[in-house]
Amino acid sequence: MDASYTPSKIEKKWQEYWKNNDIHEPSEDFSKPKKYILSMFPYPSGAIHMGHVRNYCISDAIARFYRKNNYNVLHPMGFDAFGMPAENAAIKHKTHPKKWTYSNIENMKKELQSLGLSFSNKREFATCDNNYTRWEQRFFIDMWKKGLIYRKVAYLNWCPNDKTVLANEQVVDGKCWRCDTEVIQKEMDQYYIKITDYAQELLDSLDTLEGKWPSQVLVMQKNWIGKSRGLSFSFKLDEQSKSLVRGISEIEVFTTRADTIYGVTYCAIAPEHPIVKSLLRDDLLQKDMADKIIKMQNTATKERSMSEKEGVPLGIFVIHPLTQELLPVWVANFVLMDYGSGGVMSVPAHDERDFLFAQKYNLPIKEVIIGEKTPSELPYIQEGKLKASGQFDGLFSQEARDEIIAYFQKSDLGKAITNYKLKDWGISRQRYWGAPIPLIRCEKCGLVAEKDENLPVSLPEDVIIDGEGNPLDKHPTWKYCKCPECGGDANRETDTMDTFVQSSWYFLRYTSPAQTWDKVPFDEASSRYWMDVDEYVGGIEHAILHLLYARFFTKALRDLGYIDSNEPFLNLLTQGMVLKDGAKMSKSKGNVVDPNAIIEKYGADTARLFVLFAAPPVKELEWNDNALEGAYRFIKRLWDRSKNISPTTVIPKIDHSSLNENEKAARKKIYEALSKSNDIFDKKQTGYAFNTLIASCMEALNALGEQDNGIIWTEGYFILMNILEPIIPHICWEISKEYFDLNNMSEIFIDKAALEAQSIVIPISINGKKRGEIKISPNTDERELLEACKIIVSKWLEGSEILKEIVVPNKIVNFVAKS
Ligand code: ANZ
Ligand code: ZN
Repeated sequence: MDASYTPSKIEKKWQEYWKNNDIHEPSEDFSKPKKYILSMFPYPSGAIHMGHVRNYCISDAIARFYRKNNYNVLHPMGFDAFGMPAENAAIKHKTHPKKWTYSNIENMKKELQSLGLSFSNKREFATCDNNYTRWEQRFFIDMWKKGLIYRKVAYLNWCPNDKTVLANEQVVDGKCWRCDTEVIQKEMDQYYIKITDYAQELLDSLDTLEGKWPSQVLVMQKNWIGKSRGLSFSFKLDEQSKSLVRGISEIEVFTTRADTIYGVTYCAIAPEHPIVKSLLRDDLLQKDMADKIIKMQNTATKERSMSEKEGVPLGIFVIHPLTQELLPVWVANFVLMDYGSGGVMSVPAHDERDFLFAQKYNLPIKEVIIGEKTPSELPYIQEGKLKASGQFDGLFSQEARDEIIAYFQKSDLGKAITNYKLKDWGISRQRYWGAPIPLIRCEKCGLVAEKDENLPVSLPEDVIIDGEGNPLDKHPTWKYCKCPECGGDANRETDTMDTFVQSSWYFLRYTSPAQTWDKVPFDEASSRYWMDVDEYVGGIEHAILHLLYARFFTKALRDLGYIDSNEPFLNLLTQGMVLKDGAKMSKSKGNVVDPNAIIEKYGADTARLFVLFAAPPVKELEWNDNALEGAYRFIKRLWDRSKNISPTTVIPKIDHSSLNENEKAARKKIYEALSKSNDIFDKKQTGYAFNTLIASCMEALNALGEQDNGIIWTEGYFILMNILEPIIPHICWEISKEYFDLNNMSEIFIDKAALEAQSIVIPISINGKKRGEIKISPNTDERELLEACKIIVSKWLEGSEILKEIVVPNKIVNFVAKS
């Protein structure tokens, strides 16, 4: 070992050693207990950032800990490699998306390796690899055949100039990012995954994650699924309106507040509602009104919800089902076509949006619910007692809802229904750099799945990517093919899949060894053994979509017979953001710290120690140069003091009682650190508080320096190397190799004697007479203390009944007994 600590010398060496000796590859012995530790895989943008470093240092520490404790550990890594940035780079820098992506992957792999992360190299893949696409296309076809994927009209951002579909992030202030043309909403047929079939199960099984996922994430998932129960009914159009709107005679609405039905003063429908389309088609609206509606239609729904409430009266009327009043029909920009039925019964007195809308357009406001305080301030959106509500007057909201719904059902006017906010998942993308949808369009046979033996349908390499249209559609030959059914001329589907599809099952693929790629998507025994993921570590930004889609895919693939897992991620740890100067580290803010520079200057161990020490994993981590320096100094001290160790292959046996005070104190600190390490993993609900473990190790190293017993140094280092290895592996392997038997590293047991602070002696008496004494550590648990005392004075207690037990903490124990 060198006299001075030079991380660049030892870190490379150990990284090579781990890799060349497959130290971190999982074993195929499925009789061993396992831990599947997963961190969210990165998008290969080109370089890793501090967020990645934090994410992977956390999962690595967990993985290394379990490995050391004789678990068979799977800790894989891969790349979420399809997606838009590669295409944008192609447009800007004239590189090929494939070349760009794979060269970024190479670079990031090097960077990850320089951190000494214990990933399984043999399980690695990128989701743009052909063999990954192959199985994804198989799943697509299975789901398509099962009816779990279907086609439906959707509104997409469309640039009329570039003739291309734009992703939301390519629309800047309603304009195309490239050419500044006003973006419109274009109706197009798209592929949808019927995730709504699983809405109830996705909701129900959140219960099994209670206490294992952050409660905040469970709430977000629940709200996103958004179950609500209510009444669905239809307003009939009056005769005159019916004659204007050809073929439509009623408007269906959904309400969760049937109790407010007597307060309805108008009906509002979405700009895309069939009635609106019919009126526009037949030119029955004034030009300015029609223009206003078309403008609403051309605004993406997300933007509509953020802009001011807007409306247009349609000049048609519906009949209130209970009062027979005539109510005007309005188009409103806040009514969504894809929720409920695209129509709302509007109750301005008791709904915020309806109230603002009624005020703006001078519509009547009718109060029908009264709260505790009268008069209530409108809108009064809470529940209360009904008034001006006919036969339902005087009922309270909940009861009124039940009765009104019952009345509607009995009279065949409407029915109770359950709605979910969750929408089917649109997966079509009109882009090149994605997994092709494996369907073929034949004039005779319709949409037909590609034959299994022809999978994967892979991307052509010679494409022109210039931001206009879909490159696959423009390719001169790629889409022309033969129909798998009739053999006639046919066209390939040119849509590719949303990248969220790839990240929905990558964790399943990791379970199977590389040699199975050709035969199966997942090896049965392997996936059964490794699933579920025991600890999933990643950013909170994925709390909704990614996790929901991954949960859905797991259930759908289960139902297709590929796996037998219900929930993919048993435990979830969402790490906090990395901040600098109080703001999230990001390129746009110009406050990024380059991990490579840190590793170069201080070494990977310092970088790892810093990110795990500066904050508990779930909390935000504020960058701090002083703390980084502090981490470096601790590691250097650890190196320098290791010369006090005497080489050994077994843990020295030490009689604690024979030690002097400083030696005892040092040993106590060491064992405290050890029990903290065990605690962190036993009680993982504490969120893997590595920071407190590290603090404890620092104290222990200081305490070791207060004494000069070589045996204590040796034992202390032996233990410290063990508990610090998951955090700062390079230096620990280096020191351990020099002084200890690496194979023996895991066998440490807690020496309870060392943990006792000091012992106190307290008297034990029976009926006030001293009959013995006990030597214990202060503040011993009362029950434990009493049991021990009873044994000590058992001969005095024999044959008598204990009436009372009196404990004066740390002073005396007295039994009141009757013989
Ligand atoms: C009348 C009413 C009165 C409503 C009241 C609320 C309060 P959740 O709970 O999210 O399911 N709604 C129904 N369909 C809609 C659509 N397509 N676009 C926009 N809003 C729609 O919301 C259900 C409520 O949202 C429904 O209950 C309806 O307004 C509105 F004092 O009906 B309510
Ligand atoms: Zn055909």
